[in-house]
Amino acid sequence: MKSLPVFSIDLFCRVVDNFGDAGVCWRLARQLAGEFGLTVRLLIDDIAPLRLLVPGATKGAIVDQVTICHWQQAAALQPADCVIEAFACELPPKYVEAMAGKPRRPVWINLEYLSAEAWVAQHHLMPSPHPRLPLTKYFFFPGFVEKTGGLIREQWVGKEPEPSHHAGNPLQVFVFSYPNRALPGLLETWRTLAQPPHLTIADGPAGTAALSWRTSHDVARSLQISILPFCPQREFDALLARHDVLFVRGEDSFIRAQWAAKPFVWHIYPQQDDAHWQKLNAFLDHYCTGMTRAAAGAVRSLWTAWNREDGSSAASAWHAFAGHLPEIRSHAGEWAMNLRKMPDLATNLVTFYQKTVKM
Ligand code: TRH
Repeated sequence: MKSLPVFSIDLFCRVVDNFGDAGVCWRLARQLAGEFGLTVRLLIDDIAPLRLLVPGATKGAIVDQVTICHWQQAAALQPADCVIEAFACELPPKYVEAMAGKPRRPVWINLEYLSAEAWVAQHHLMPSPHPRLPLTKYFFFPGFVEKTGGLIREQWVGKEPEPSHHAGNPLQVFVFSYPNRALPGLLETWRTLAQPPHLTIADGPAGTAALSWRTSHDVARSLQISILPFCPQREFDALLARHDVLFVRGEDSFIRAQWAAKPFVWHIYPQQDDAHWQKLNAFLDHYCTGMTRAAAGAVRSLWTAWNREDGSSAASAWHAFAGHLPEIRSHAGEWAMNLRKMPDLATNLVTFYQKTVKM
């Protein structure tokens, strides 16, 4: 536990869809309370998705030293010393008025979505004065480089023994994705391999698609597929560590795959105006630095085919990806090691708070 004067944090989370809003906010709240000893309330507008991540999560419960509140309770609360508005979720107006009424105005942080795009570093910690009230909101951008807010990383990350893949054993592949039309093409390819991988598919769209594919193909013998029910978030990293190749999505599992230091494929959260392609390629530009051209090409081809949902391209890209696995695996280890040299996001938040209140 880091020793510092205790201050209180209210972390606001609005669930847009899926699990990542709750997933990121819960992980951050848990770390700020557990590792920094801060008084943390998570105010969330839909507790149901949180309950999947955190069994026992109910309104008023204290889990892992985090007090879980429903969004509607905010208006009656005395604002905390530090207010984190996750993903520009727009705080309840009465709560903002109460913030302005505090003798010592809270430090107000807007925690943005993660992106590897270059502009992020220039916008990190930009102030935005409230149009009417004596309050300033600061934009806090997570990121992969020093001049950003960094990534959520608990103290134990990187301290686990690295379970390595034993050559000759079937490759253990984990899949957690959005609905993806490329999946049947990959399943078909995996089925025809001399040594097919063992697949663990997280229950959800990919799991359903894999099951329907399996019923229409007599693959019981050649392709082992297990569909995994949703596990509590605290078990998710151990789940990733048990696999050799990780198909992940969104934001939190995307980061966890990097801490797992495994070869991985990212299904980015699709956005209307195709803005996600810029984010995907910005990350790949970072991530592939230091790889041989051939290995980088194999990673880019598989990621692109997977995000295009193009089954035949994904099938051929898989062969190249698998052919470069030893290099991709050692690169994943170096990537994680270099990322761990940066201060983590919670530390950067606390440091920013201390500087802003001149602690
Ligand atoms: O569920 P997601 O697609 O969430 C997305 C992203 O966060 C995206 O950035 C956001 O814009 C969108 O929501 C609204 O993917 P993500 O971010 O990986 O969150 C999933 C969470 O669920 C993560 O914390 C890992 C956790 N998880 C478990 O705890 N157990 C499980 O069994 C599985 C499959 C996931």
